[in-house]
Amino acid sequence: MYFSTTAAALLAIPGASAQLNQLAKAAGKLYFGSATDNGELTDAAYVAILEDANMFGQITPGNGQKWEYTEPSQGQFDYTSGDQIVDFAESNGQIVRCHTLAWYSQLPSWVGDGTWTVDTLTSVLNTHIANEVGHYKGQCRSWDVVNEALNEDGTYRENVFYTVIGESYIPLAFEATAAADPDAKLYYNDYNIEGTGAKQDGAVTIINLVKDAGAKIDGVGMQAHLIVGTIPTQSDLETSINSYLSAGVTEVAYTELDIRFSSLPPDDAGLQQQATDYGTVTQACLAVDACVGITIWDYTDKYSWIPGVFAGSGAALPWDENLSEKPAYSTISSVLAAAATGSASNATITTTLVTSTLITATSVPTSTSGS
Ligand code: 9MR
Repeated sequence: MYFSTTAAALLAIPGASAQLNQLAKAAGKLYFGSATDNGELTDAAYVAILEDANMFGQITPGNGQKWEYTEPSQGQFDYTSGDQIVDFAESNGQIVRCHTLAWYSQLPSWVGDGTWTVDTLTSVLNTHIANEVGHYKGQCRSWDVVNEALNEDGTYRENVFYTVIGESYIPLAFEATAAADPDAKLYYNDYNIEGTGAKQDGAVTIINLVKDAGAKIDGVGMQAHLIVGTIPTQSDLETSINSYLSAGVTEVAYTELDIRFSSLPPDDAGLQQQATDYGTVTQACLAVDACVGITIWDYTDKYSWIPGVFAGSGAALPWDENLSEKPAYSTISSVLAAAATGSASNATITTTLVTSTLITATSVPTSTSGS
């Protein structure tokens, strides 16, 4: 981490409140970002925080660029939802991570339930990618080209692409994306690949598969849908990142970070543990230069996907349902601020550090209420 005059100037102003993207950039990262979704953009209070590029320097469309919306029937392309998010980000000067192309889920039934040969499904995949990536050419800093292709044991998931085409659908998707937008960074993106183990090994295998086929792969996206108190150690997080870099990608990112409670509501100790866990992930990204940034999977519990999928779980994000900052926000902020001034880039995160850094470095949010 390098010393940043921007951070120093901000932190020298009494009462000045540096925000997450400012701090991330001052700490040498490209961005701190958030996912969002179309329905949320009518919520003025929500938008007021999301559109602030000092807070979020990067946006991911949570749904709008997925196949079910962009090619709901064969050859009928519709970019209305995706465009709304991309245009929003561009108008605010925010980087866009585009998401996602070859994925088994949110795939229209004409693809998932179609009758295909290798040639016809290859053509469908190539056509979809050429059209969508071509539509967004120049607007996506990166594309999540292939999403969630692995089972938990590191073997390939039996989706329609794998069943019909075989593993070569993966390099094929990367080749098609590179052809349509040569400047976009091309990512493999998955969950449960943040720590070490069989699935992380599977992600390394995918990097090798793509490279051996002569195709370009730039990055690995670690979604990081985590559970409070059970996250990998900082050491394991870094080991995993370094395994991807050793296999030949040039960057990694935390692409969908949220850290949920398995039972609700959280108590104060739980919120502190969540803060510590957010700090650990932030610290891992700071520790490796090739980690370009962190994206949280929306910023407020108000719009988190978790309760709808994991009944009884939630409160996973750094802002609560009332858009108030939780302890997790304070810890992310203080860890980034410490790295920006070069004073604690490899320190273990403790609540002591959080409190002391906050008081001197950033404004202290008084609200620590969870949902
Ligand atoms: O946040 C998305 C949610 O609104 C959708 O209902 C869901 C459907 O699968 O997808 C969510 O986003 C997913 C992302 O695209 C890929 N990784 C897992 C995310 C959470 O399910």
